[in-house]
Amino acid sequence: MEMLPVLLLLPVLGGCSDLLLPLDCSDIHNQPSGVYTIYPIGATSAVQVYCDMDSLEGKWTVFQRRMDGSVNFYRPWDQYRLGFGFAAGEYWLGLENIFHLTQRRKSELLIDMEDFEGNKSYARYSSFSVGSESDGYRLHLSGFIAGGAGDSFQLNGMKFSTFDKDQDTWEGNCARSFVGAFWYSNCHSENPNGVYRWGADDSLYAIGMEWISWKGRAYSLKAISMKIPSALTFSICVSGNPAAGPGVAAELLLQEDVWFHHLLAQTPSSC
Ligand SMILES: *[C@@H]1O[C@H](CO)[C@@H](O)[C@H](O)[C@H]1NC(C)=O
Ligand SMILES: [Ca+2]
Repeated sequence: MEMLPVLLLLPVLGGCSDLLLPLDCSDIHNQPSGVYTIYPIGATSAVQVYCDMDSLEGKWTVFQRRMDGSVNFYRPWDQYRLGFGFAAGEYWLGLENIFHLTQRRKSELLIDMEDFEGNKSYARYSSFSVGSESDGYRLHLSGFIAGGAGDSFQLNGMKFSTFDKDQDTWEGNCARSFVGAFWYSNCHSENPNGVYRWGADDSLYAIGMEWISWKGRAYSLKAISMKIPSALTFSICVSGNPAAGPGVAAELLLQEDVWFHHLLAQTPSSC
C-alpha cells in the first residue's frame, strides 16, 4: 500500500531543492528546544524561530513569545505583518508567516503562561488558523481544551488590529487604548502583546500582558508564548533499494483531500 503515495510524489521530486528546507519546527528532527531557521513561505522566506520541543507532545513552532520585557510590542501594522524581535528572546513571527503556517495544515494552538512566582498554566485549542491579509488576518479559533488558565481567548472571527489599523468591533481603538496589538473585539480578556508590567499593578486599566480567566485584570504575566504543533505526518522511503544506495525519505501529510509533501533533510536509518 506504499506504492500509491510514491507514485503521487515522483513527478515532483526532480529540481525542487527548496523542498529540503524545513517549513516549521516539525521538520527539525532529533534536536533540543532552541532557535532554528524555517522557511514557511518557500526558499526566500528564511526566518528564525524558537522551536519548543518539550511542551506536551513536543515540536511546537513558537510564533509569539514574551519572557522579560526586553522587546517593545507596541508596534505598527507593518511590523506585526512581517514580524519583529529576536528568536532567542521575545518576538512576534509575523502575521504573513502565521497565515502560511496555518494554511498549510489545520493546526492546534497552545498558549503557555507563567506568573512571577513560577506558577504555570496553559490554554489549548484544537483548531486554529489565520486568514489572509485581504481578510484582515482573521482569527479562526475553536475547540478549547482546559489547561488551568481558562478560556479567555474568545475572539473567533475577529480581524487583527494595531494602533494604526483599527479592525476591532469597538467604536474606539482597542490597540491604542490598551497599548497592544491583537485580534481585539470590544476589546479583550487577554492581551498577550500588551505592556510588560512586572506582575500585579492596577494603576492603569487593562494594558498589561493579561489573561483574566487565570489572573484577573490587574496582573501582568511574567511569560507567555503562543505556538502551533507539528502535523500528523508519516514518512515513506521513495527509493529504498539497498543495491542503489540509501533511500530518500519524504514526508507526506493529507489534509482535506490534498497531499502536501516535502523531502526530509535527514533520511531515517530505517529507510
Ligand atoms: C502561585 O500559586 C500559589 C498556589 O496556588 C498561589 O497561592 C499564589 O498566589 C500564586 N502566585 C501568584 C503570583 O498568583
Ligand atoms: Ca474600532
